Amino acid sequence: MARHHYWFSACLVCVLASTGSAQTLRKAADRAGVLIGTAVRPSQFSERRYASVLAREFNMVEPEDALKWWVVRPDRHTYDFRAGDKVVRFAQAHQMQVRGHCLVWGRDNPDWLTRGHFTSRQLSHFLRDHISRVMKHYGDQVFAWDVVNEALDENGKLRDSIWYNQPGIGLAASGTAYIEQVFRWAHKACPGALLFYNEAEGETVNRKSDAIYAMVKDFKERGVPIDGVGLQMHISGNDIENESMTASISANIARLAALGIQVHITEFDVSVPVDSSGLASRDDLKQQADIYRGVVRACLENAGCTAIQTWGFTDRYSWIRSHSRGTRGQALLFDRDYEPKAAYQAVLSELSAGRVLSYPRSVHPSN
Ligand code: 9MR
Repeated sequence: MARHHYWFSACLVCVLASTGSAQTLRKAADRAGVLIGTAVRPSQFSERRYASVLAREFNMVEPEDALKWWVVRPDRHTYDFRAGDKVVRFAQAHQMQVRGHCLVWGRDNPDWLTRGHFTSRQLSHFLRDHISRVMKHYGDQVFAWDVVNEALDENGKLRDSIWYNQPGIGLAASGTAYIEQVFRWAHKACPGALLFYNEAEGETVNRKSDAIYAMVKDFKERGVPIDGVGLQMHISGNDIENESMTASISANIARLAALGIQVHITEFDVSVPVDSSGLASRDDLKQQADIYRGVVRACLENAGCTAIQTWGFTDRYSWIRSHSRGTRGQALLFDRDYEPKAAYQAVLSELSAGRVLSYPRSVHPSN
């Protein structure tokens, strides 16, 4: 049979993994070749329904708080890994990947650190030691880390913080140099781990995401070890224009991936207004499902987007209600009784449809 070569100048749309409908997020995600994760609180593992839905539906977990400084470092001399270890044990028992969160954050640090009046030299020592001890404790049990979390303000300027300039680790006058430094320390501590910069409100193309893009581009050009950007994706579900938002998210993911890095959606939730008993309207929950669908699709249409993670999975436990003083909630895929919501069905059907990838270059069948 003659051997033909077909050359296409336009994109070829290739639908992968689109056969059959999987019954869980996890099975559908495995087929689509993407990780589906959730933030977890180890104190809930003893709750039977929490543990069984978690193990059934997700192939990745991330400790919501258990690896933050305020948990791991109760005092200057102590490293407490008990809560983090519980997450890793749960993941191993259920064949799940673990994302680590987070090594460097200007907020929610323990008082001994923030009120200790330490010098830049001391802070630099603490931070390097922290990164090294925590990453080495977990080794290859944690495949990816949010090395730096939320270092930029909404205009894309570096936020004031104990690590940057108050007093900072000694690189206060040099812009992103302190971020570069901690990525280098992290790579040295654990060369096999994927290193992420994680940020809020930089999901669409805007001033903050422009600054993230510029920083990562500069890092890649100069060989600074960075492997990915985490887009948190905390969305207020009733005041947005869904189609233009998801188009902008997709464009942002595409430009980041074009730098040769991975994108993870790291803290996805879609909060909606709730009444005094914590319940949302049907219309808002329907719109919420559409937003979940759009964001999952934006990830799946970009090969560089390799993980989708929600910030918790049941409306029983979420940071949103207390944060919004009871005015918002119901932000996740399962309701308070672990029943799947419309948002769950939307995510499941998108994952079941699989990845739709555009190949910009030529393709030639082998016969
Ligand atoms: O959901 C987290 C909540 O339980 C903690 O009290 C809080 C402070 O550590 O952090 C919340 O998680 C945040 C995450 O670590 C970084 N991005 C924003 C998240 C919501 O505030």
